[in-house]
Amino acid sequence: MIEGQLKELKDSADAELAQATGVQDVELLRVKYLGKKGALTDILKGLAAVDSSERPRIGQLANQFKTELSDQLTLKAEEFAATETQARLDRDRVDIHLPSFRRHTGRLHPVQRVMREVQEIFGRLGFSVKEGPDVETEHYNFESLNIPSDHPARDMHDTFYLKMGQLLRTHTSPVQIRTMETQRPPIKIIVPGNVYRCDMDITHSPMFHQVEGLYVDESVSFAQLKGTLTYFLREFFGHERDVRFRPSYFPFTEPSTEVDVQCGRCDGAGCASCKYSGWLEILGAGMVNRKVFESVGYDPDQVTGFAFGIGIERLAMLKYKISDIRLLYENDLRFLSQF
Ligand code: FA5
Repeated sequence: MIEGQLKELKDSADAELAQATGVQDVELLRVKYLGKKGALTDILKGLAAVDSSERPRIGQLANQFKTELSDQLTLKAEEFAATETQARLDRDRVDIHLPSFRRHTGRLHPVQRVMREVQEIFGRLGFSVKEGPDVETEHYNFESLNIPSDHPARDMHDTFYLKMGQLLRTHTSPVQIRTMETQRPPIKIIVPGNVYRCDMDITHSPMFHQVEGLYVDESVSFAQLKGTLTYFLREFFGHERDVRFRPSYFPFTEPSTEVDVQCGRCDGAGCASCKYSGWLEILGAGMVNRKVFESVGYDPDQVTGFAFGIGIERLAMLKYKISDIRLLYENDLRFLSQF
């Protein structure tokens, strides 16, 4: 009788296994047929009533049924697991041929790039970096630099005045004074910074950047000034670009000079960017005026020095062939992403 039950159990297990659709179904069948409270256990409860001579054979049949069904279930579960894994892999596959999202990475503004390069070049010559305030007093911006209030040079500066005798500095030169007031020579500094003038056209911006330079020691000469600036210009523009030194005037330097660089857009032929002159002025410079040394308590018979102030936007215009200074401050990504 048990033999018949085992046979029926096998048939029904086979039939149900054929209907299974996944690992979970298979595990339910394992519990149903081979579990502690499963169908096989139920049948084996009747073993006690079987004749003792028959019992070993029936026991063997039951064991065989158990092993065979267990193997079948394991095999089927593995098949389902493999199919499910494959299906998941197919579903989650990354199509490496699909174009990815374009990432916009930031980059340095051309003015910042030039600023860094200028500092790097002067760093090689032993100049260290100093900074000063954007909001200045008339004293530091003008008077201490030998520009009294009735001096015509004040008009050239197109100053933004604030309240209580304060103003937005029109150049980085006040930091020369601030440094000399607190330090004794030798002094060898550059001063990068923002400066402000009420001025705007193709080569003038109301806010722009300068790098001031100051070298003071016992016998600094004009030849050293020229050598320093020539070295800088060659490093920055290369040897091919034409450069010229012109005599000029600044109340705080004597003698004074201005430096022009051949226009990069027209190669000196003349265009709107250089106002048809073929040149763009980039800096003012000169030997520190004795009166400036006196105003900071230095003895002008003991020390000499040179100073310069470079327009950073002008350098960027020349280097990158930018036609209008205002392009640098319009924040147009089509323009900025070229650098
Ligand atoms: C001065 O500002 C002097 N302080 C420079 C100096 C320093 C002379 C030390 C002697 C000793 P100037 O006003 O020329 O000089 O300006 C210097 C440079 O700044 C100019 O050559 C030009 O390149 C740049 N610059 C002047 N005004 C503007 C402006 N509105 N926009 C952009 N760049 C300007």
